[in-house]
Amino acid sequence: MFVQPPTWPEEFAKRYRENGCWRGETFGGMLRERAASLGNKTAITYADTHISYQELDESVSSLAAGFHQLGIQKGSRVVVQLPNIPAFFEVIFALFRIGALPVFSLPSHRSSEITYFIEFAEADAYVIPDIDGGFDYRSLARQVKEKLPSLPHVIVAGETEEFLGLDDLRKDPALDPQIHVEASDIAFLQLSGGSTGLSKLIPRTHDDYIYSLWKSNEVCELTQESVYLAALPVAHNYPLSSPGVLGTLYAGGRVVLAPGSSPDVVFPLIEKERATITAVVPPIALIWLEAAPHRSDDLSSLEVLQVGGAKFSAEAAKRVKPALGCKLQQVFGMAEGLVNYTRLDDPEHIVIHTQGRPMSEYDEVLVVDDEDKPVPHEVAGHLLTRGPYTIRGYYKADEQNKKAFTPDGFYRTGDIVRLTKEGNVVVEGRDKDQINRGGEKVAAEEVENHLLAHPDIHDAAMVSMPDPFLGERSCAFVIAKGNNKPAPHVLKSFLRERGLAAYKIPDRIEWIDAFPQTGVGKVSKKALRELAATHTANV
Ligand code: AMP
Ligand code: DBH
Repeated sequence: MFVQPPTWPEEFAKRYRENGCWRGETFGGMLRERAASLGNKTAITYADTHISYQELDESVSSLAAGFHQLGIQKGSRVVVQLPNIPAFFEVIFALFRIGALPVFSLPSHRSSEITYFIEFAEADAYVIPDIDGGFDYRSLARQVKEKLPSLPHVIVAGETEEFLGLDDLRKDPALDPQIHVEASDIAFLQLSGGSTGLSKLIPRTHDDYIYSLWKSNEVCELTQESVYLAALPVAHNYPLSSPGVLGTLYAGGRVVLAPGSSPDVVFPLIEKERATITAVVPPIALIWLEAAPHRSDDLSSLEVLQVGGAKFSAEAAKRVKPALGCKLQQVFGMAEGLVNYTRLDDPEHIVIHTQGRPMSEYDEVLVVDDEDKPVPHEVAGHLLTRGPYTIRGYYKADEQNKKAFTPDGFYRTGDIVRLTKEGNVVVEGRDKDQINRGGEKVAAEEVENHLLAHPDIHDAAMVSMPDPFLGERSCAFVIAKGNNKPAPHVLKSFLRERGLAAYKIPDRIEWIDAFPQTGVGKVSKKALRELAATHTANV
């Protein structure tokens, strides 16, 4: 059953409509309109395949018919785990069109995450590629089916083996069931980085997400001439929507799907496809900065390199223009909503030293102390926000919502920021129990719970340790039950066997006799972070 999550109070919804933020458009309708007005213009380029808006719209109608005949209904949830391939777009737009909700999982997720998403979202289907990046997703699906035999459908884009093929679902586009979908309906469930245990599911409406797309397009100056190169996994909120691949389609531009983010893959593709904008996380930006002087690819078409997902150091930021010949845009966003951008005409010091400012004039941003009292400019505090594209509550999370949102609907981002005099945001830290591993978010508690399942572990606490490349890596401290203290690599394989995504496996695991404690007797993660940092400095 689809449980309606908390949404905007009517007075806010009315205001956002009257102010023209929410246009009453749906994703299904938007694609149909682009197909009608742009026809043969290329929407998506993937290797040597070019898919026009018209063709995309037709395959979406044909798959909408197929999903519907399979019993996927309005409000059904479908876990979608697809890499940067055209099927990603066909599937999600087909689901949008029949009012079913994609649950966006990442290609790096494994059985632990996937079974949780399917169970928690009560999904009717799970969509995968056959093989990607050398990994066979059908074997993952088998593990998932073993744990969840009642999962109705596994659908494979590619070689199906015993599963259902996406191609088998393609019907005559004329059979598109023409389901009525409201712009105020939830369009999909995006994943939170997670801080208290497992990822929470983020319900985004057509209205609010489409607003975030066209507003991003305004700020990033996307037009029909824009060519967005997708180097990050497109299911992630940042390359999906800031303005990302969906913003590009909204603008009528062209999406180029890259199969990876290394300079060997991306630089020749920028040259070949004349890409104008692309988005990366800081560690990838560092690799590109290192590689550029040694290569001869023509990157002259690239106008903007977006860097976000984790803090980009000012030293690295300074090098973007000289090394790559394009503008840098810093992006500080979250799947829950609020996105900040430096503007393309901002002076250099702002682009280098800040994470930009909210994209919408209707974003409300507060920086507060521990008692929720606003702090002055230039003083660091907790960032709270609400606005026309920031959710008012997670999906099926009544208890957690009481903590994650203030009574008047502000989302507690868990980020520590300061606001400059000009109104730009500088990210200073975090008060959520999360490790940001170069843009990949790891909830400490989730990993700790997996460690606690090991028979030799009495207690576990995971913290970040500084890293020059990723910004942060993870270090888990563990206390033994008895005398048995398996080597770290044994514990890492234990976690891998439990089906945990690779980026969540602690970079380091250390046995410790007892945890340092705070004044009130809680585990002091601050002291553990200091310990991890000293150890890092010593190696
Ligand atoms: P997620 O929960 O996965 O959507 O990640 C959102 C979080 O990523 C934010 O709340 C920040 O903690 C972090 N983040 C995103 N962009 C940046 C950035 N440019 N600088 C620092 N932190 C960032
Ligand atoms: O890290 C993020 O989640 C993120 C970063 C930049 C994001 O969701 C976004 C832009 O929209």
